[in-house]
Amino acid sequence: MTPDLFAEWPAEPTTEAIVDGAVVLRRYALACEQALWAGINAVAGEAPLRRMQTPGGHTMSVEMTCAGPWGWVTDTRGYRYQSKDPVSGRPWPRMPDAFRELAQAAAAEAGYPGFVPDACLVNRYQPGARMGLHQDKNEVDFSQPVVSVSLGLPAVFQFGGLKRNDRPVNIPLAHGDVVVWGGPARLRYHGVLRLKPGGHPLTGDCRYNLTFRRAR
Ligand code: MD3
Ligand code: FE
Repeated sequence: MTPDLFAEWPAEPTTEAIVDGAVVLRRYALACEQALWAGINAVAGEAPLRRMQTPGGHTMSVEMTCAGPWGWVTDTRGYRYQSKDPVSGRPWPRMPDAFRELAQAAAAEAGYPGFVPDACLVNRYQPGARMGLHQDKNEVDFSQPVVSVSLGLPAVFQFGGLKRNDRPVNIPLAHGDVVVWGGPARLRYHGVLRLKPGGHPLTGDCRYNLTFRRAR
């Protein structure tokens, strides 16, 4: 990590195990919120946020774009990672340094030193947007964690079990919260409840979530 950029970080951030394998670093991303916001706008300027189609033919309510060598996409042909933005036909924008440094530092804090994400999915939730319960399993190595960063309006995150029908627990995620999902948490079902309207000084009327993955 860049010492100057992250100089204001507390030496020992507080970590809290929310469920087995998942560690939440509350407000961990606050110190670099401006760099993250600049990164989001740079990425979305090059590869605009869009609502993708599910294989079942529905349009997702969450708007998405990607950064880094691999981007996650869905369309009527299925879910997958690909190196090019299907809208432009060009490679995804590069992953901003502040993104990678934050994800790496958070993963190390949670016990995953050497995490090098090759995919960052940028999700934007406007009021009413939600994400149904799903597993993230398009990546090749499930021993690699996923790091998620919440910015803007708060949301209720649902964390289920390894089976879709396992009753989920609700976890509030607020601006700046970073969660590292590894080990036994990695393949659990999860989702986000419908976003309530509101306003936030950094992001306006929406919530952003960055998820960092090792796709390949
Ligand atoms: C647990 N995003 O993009 S972040 C997703 O808030 C996704 O936008 C949600 O689920 C969001 O796939 C949730 C928390 C999260 C992300 C990935 C996970 C939790 C996870 C992967 C495995 C286990
Ligand atoms: Fe997910």
